[in-house]
Amino acid sequence: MELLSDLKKGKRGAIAKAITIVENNQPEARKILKKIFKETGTSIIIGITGPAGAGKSSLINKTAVALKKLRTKPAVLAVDPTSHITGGAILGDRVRMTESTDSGTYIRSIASRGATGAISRSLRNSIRILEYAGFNPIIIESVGAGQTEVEISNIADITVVVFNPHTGDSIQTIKAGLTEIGDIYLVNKSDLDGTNQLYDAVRDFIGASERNPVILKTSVKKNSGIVQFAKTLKEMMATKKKLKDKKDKERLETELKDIVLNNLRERMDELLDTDKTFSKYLKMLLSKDIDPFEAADKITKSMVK
Ligand SMILES: Nc1nc2c(ncn2[C@@H]2O[C@H](COP(=O)(O)OP(=O)(O)O)[C@@H](O)[C@H]2O)c(=O)[nH]1
Ligand SMILES: [Mg+2]
Repeated sequence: MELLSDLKKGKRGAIAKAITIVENNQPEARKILKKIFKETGTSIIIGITGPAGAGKSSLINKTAVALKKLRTKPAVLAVDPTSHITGGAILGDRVRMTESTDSGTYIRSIASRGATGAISRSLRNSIRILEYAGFNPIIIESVGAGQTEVEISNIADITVVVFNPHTGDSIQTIKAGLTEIGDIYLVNKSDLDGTNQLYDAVRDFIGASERNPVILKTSVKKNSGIVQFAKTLKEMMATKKKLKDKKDKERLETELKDIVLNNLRERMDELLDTDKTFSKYLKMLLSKDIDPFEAADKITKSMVK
C-alpha cells in the first residue's frame, strides 16, 4: 500500500488521509490497522484537559514548539465536544495552533460527535496512525466536561489539567474530581490577578496527595513557564515509559471487550429481526398479555443459554 509507505515517512497528506479513514471506520481502516498494529503502542500520550477557554490550545501551540527544541517529535489531536455546536471551534483551534504547525508539528482536530465509544475508537486508532508515522509524544486536547476527562486520563500516559485564576469553576473543577487524574496541574494565564491564590489552592487540594503531582504556573501571553512545562513533560515521558506496559495491557483488554460487545450487539440485532421467540413475545406484548420485562427475559433466555 502506497499510503503505508507515505505514512511511515511521516507525510502529512498520508497521515490526514489515514486518520480520516479510521475516523469513518471504513473497511479500509481495518486493513490499515492490521498492517500497522505491530508498530504501535510506542509513543507517550499526553492528555491536556480543562475547562473551555483555559488556554489549552494556546498552550499546546507554544509547548509543541518547546518540545521540538527538546528533540521530540510531537503531534496533536484536538477533541472538542463543543465544535458541533459552535461550528467554529475546530477552525478556531486550528488557527490558534498555527505556530506549531509551521514548526512541523502535526495537528488535527478529530470529530467528537456520536457515541463516546465511537470517539474512543477513532482516538485510539488516530493515535496508532501517528505512532506509525513516528510521532512521540502525542498530545490530546480535550475539554474537561463530564465524562470526557476521565476518558482522557484512561487513554493518556501523562494527564495535564489546566486551570485559570478568576474563574469560579476552577475551584469547582478541582473539587469535582479532577484531583485524581492529573500528573501535572497548570495554573495558566499567570499574567492575571489571582494566580498565587489559585496556585496555593491547587497545592492545598492536590499537592499534598500521595501521587505528588507537579504544579506549575504558565502564561502563554507572557511566554513564561512554557519551557519548564515542556522540560517537565520530557522528563515525565521517560519515567512514564516504564509504567506504560501495564497500562497498555489494561487498555487493550478494555478495547477488546468493547469490540466484542459491539460485534455481539450487531449480531444479536440481526438475529432478533428473524427470531421466532422474539416475534411470539412481541405479539403477546402488543396484545398486553405480557409486560415488556417479562417478554425480554423470555427472549433473552431463549437466545443466551
Ligand atoms: N491573559 C492570558 N490569556 C490567555 C493565555 N492563554 C490563552 N489565553 C487566551 O484565552 C482564550 C482561550 O484560549 P484557548 O487556547 O482557545 O483555550 P482552550 O479553549 O482551553 O483551548 C484566548 O483568547 C487566548 O488568547 C494566557 O496565558 N494569558
Ligand atoms: Mg481549544
